Amino acid sequence: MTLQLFGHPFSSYTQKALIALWENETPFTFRMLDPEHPENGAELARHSPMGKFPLLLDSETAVFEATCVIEHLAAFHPGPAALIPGDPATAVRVRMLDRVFDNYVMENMQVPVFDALRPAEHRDPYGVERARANLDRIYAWLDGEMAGRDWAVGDAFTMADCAAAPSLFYADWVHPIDVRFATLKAYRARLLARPSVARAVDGGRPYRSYFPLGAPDRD
Ligand SMILES: N[C@@H](CCC(=O)N[C@@H](CS)C(=O)NCC(=O)O)C(=O)O
Repeated sequence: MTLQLFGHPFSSYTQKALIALWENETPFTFRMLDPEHPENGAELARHSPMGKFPLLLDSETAVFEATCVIEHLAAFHPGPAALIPGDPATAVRVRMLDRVFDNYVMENMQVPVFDALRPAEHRDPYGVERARANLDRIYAWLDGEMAGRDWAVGDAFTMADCAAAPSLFYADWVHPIDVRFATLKAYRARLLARPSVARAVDGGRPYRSYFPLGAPDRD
């Protein structure tokens, strides 16, 4: 049975999984999560304990958490792009950078976004300020880390880049990467020029008006 991916084109973590699927031209059916497809939401709810997406269905096997979706694809549906490299030391670096982009970039990026969605009396300016400071800190680290590299761990595009693309894409909207981090800005631009990433960005384009902080007129 064809792989099925449940998600939404504007969702950053869905884009992470889509980029991995497109990098290897892996055949799959996209199960859109929106009010027009309630059956997809119902099926997601049966498999995803917190109702979070993306979710991959591979026959009877359900895999959630975007990183685990990519790990599953690499293990059971490998393609020409080794998104988890065979060399164990490089694979550890890929997994570490994947965590950096999810936990330090994406998590902090989401704080101001979710804050904007809260009722005014539940806003948390202190939490938002801390998240923005965290983004500045990780931008500085990544700017040094990416020096001399095309992709997150070297010459080859890996799972870490699948994580980097949506997290840096949205983080720069929420808290622009300062001009002094030219290496990181160039990496973000390189990611956006990658066909799989450009396709993910284009897929989300029709939904930009829903971005709670207002999508900037670029990218
Ligand atoms: N740690 C999860 C995060 C997934 C996540 O937060 N997905 C968002 C969409 S980008 C979601 O499911 N939002 C709906 C919800 O939380 O109910 C992963 O890596 O897949």
